[in-house]
Amino acid sequence: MRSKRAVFWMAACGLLIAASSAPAAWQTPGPVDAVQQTDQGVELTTRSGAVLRVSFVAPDVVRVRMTPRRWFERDFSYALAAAPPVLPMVVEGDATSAAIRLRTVQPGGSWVVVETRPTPLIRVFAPDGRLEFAEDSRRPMAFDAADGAVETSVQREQTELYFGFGEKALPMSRDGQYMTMWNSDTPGYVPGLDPIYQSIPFFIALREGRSYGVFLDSTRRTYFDMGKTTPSRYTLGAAGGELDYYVFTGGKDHDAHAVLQAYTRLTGRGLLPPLWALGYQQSRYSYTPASKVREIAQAFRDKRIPADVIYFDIGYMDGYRIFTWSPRDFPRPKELLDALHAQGFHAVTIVDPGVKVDEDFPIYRAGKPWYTRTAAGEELHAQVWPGICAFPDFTQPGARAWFGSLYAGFLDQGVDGFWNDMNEPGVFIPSGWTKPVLVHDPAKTFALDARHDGDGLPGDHARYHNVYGMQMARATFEGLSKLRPQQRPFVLTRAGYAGVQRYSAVWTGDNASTWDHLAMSIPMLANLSVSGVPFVGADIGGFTGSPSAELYTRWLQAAALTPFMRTHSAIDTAQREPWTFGGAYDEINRATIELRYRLLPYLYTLFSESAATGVPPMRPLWFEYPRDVGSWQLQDEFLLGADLLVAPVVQERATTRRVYFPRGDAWIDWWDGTRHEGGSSADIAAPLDRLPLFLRAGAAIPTSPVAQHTAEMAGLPLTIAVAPGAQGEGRVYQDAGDGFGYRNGAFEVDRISVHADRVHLDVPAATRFRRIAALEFLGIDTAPRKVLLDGKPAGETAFDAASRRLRVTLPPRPVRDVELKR
Ligand code: MIG
Repeated sequence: MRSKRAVFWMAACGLLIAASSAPAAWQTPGPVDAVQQTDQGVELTTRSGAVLRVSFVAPDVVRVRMTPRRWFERDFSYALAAAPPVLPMVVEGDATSAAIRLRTVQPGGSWVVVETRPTPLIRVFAPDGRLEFAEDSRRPMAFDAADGAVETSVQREQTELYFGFGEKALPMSRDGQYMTMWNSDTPGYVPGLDPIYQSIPFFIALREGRSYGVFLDSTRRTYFDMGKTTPSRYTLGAAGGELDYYVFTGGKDHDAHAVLQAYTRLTGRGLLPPLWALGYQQSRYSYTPASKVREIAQAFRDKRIPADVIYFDIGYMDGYRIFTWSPRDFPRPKELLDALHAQGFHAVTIVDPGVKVDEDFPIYRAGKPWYTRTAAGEELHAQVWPGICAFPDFTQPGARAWFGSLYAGFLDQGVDGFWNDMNEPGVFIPSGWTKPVLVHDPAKTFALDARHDGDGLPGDHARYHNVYGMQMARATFEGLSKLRPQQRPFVLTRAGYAGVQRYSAVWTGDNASTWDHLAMSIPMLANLSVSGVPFVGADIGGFTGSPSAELYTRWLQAAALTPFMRTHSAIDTAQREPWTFGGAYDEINRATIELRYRLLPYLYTLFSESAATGVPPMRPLWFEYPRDVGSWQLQDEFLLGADLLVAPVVQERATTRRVYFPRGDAWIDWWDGTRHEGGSSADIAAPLDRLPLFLRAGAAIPTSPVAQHTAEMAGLPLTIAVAPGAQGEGRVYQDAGDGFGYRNGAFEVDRISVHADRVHLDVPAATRFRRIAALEFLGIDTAPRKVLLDGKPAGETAFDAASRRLRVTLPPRPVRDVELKR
C-alpha cells in the first residue's frame, strides 16, 4: 500500500468497494530481487513481477521503462525519429545493495542511482554531480493492476517552473497546473480549458536558472499534476501500458538549449519549410466560389498588400468528399490554380480524415482495406462534415501509403500544400451517445475500444488516440515527399503528438476573437515552440467571432513575427482581410505585413538553424535568459531568435505598454533607436501603428526590401540591420527557397561580426543568392565623423536623426570591414 491516505481510505471503505468503482488501487513494484545487464539496458526485477529497465540514450539522457507485467513490449514509439541508442553502461551494486549506481562507460556523463527497497526509486544526477531528478519516496513509481494505469512522482522545489507540454491554453509556466493529454476538438476554447488539440507530453523544468527535461512517451491519455495537489512533488502518469520516460539533464550547463537539442535529436526536427510558407497566408471558412478566390487574390495585388498563400477550406469540395471539387463552385480547378500561381500565390487545401460512406465514391471504395474497425470488427462509422464517414487507420503503414497516394491528383492540378483538420479525431456525435451533446467532450471521438493496427502492435483507440492526427500528417507528408521528391512538403495539422514537427506545422485550432485569446497566443506558441515544434501560429483575429478593427490590427502585429502567419475566420463571422476595416487600419495592416517580409531573411535563417538544432525561432524570454528572474514569467513578450525582442500590444485601447528588457544585453528600439539597458523596464509608446520591437545590441540580422510575395524577393539585395556598441555575431542563411539542393551544398551562410563600432563581413566574393548591399546601423544619435569601408571613406551614407538610423551602401566589390568613426 503506497500512501497513508490510501491506507486510510481502503480501511474505511473496506471490502464494500468493488474494484471498478474503487479509487485507483496503486501498487508499487516492491523490492528489487534481481539485477541484470542486457543489451537494452539494466533490468531490475521486482517482487511484484514488475520489471524496470534503465538505459542511457546519450550521456546526458536517461531512459526509464517499467512494465507492471514480467515482460516488455517490442520497443516501438511513434514519437521517436529512430530507435534510441543504448549506450554501454557500468553498473555498481546488485540486488543485495541498498542502491545501484549506473553510469555510461565514458566518464563525464550523467549517472543514475536506483534505490532497491522497499521499492525502486530513481535519482538522476547531472554530470557535475547535481541531483537533477529524484522520484518521491512518499509516492514512488506505481501501477494499478486493475485498470493498468502507471505513474511516478518527482520531488519539486516550490519555485520550480515548467514549460512545454505542447499546446495548452494556459499561462507561460505550467507550475501548479493539472494537465491531461487527450487530443480534443474544442471550438472556441476558453483560456484554461484542458485538454485541447495537441498532446506533447514533454516539458522543460527551470530551477534557479538551470534546466532539465522530462518526456513521458505514451500515446494514451496521460496526466501531469505539476504540484497542484501536493506542492512538493509533481506526478506524471498514463492510463495504461508501460511507464516509459526520459530525463534530459541538459549537459554540463543544465541548459534549456541542450535539453531541447537532446529531445529533438530523439523525436526529430522540423524540416526547413519552403520559403513561400513563411509568407503571409490568407484563409477563411470558406472562400467560395472560384470567383471569390480570384477576387481575394486580385485584391491583395491591387492593394499592394504582400501575401503568398490562399486557403481552400471545406467549402471547395463536392459534398465534403475528400479530394473532390464542387462542380458548381469550382468547375475548372486547374485553371484557377494556374491563375493564382501566375499572381505569385500558393494554394493550400484542407483535407479531413473522414471519408464519406458512399458506394459511388471511388475513394471510399478503394479505402475499404484501410479503415479503422470497431471492437466487433466492423468498419467504424461516425458523423462528420460529409455525413456518415469511415476513417483510415493511420496507424497502419498500408493506410498511410494509400492515403498519401491520394494527393497525386490535387498536386497535378497545382495544389501546393495541405491542411489536415479534424484529426484528433473529432467526430460530431459518437455512436451510442446518451448524454446531452456538449460542445467540448473528450468522448467526441472514436469509441475507446475501436481497433488500430499500431504499426504491428495492435491496440485499441484508447491506446492510439493521441497519435492518430500525427499519423495522418505523416501520411500526408510521406505522400507528398514521394510524389514530389524535389519539393519541400508544406503540411499543417490541428492534432499532433510528440514528434509532429517531423511532418507538419501546427496551428492552435479554433481560438476566439477576444483580447484574452490574443494575449494567450504568446504563451501558447512559445510553449509549443519549446516542445520541439518550430512552425506554429494562431488564427489571426481569432477563429470564432468577429474582431473589432483594433483587435484585428493588434493581432496582426502580434502574429507578424510568429513563425506561421495566417488570418483565418469561421463561416459565420464578418469578412476578415487586412483591408476589411477601412481607413487608417488598412495602411497599418499593410505596414505590418510588410514588416514580416522585411524580416523574412532573418526568419528563414532561424528556421535553417532550427532544422539543424531543434532550437525554435520563437522563444520565451527565459529560454535565452534563464538566470534572469525577471524573464521567467513574462506572458506578453517573446524573442524571435536571440536578437529580436517582440512586445505586442495585447490590451484594448492601450497606446503604450510596459516592456521588460532581459538582463545581460542592451536593446535598441527598432523604430526610434532608443537604447534600453537589460534588467530594466520602460513604458514604450505603442500607438496603433506600432509593434514594439527591439534589436539586441551587438546583433546583425538580414532584412529585405518589401516584395509582394516571396518569389519576388529572390533577386532583391539584402540589408543587414546592425545594433552596434557591443560584441556579437549574425548569420544569413540562403538557398533556393524550396527543394533539397541545400543538402548537397546549394546554400550559403554569410557571417557578420560586430565589435563595438566595427562590423566584419565574412561573405563570399560572388554570391549565388542575394547580395548584401547595405548595412543599416540602429541607435545612432549623431552622424559619425566618418564611415570607413576597408579603411577608405564610404561613398554613400544616409543618416536619419528621427529614427537614429545610418544607412551605409556597400559598393559591388567585396567589403570586409565597415567602421564608424564617431
Ligand atoms: O468543425 O473546416 O479548426 O480552422 O475552418 C469545424 C472548417 C471544422 C475546424 C478548423 C477550422 C476550419 C473548420 N474546421
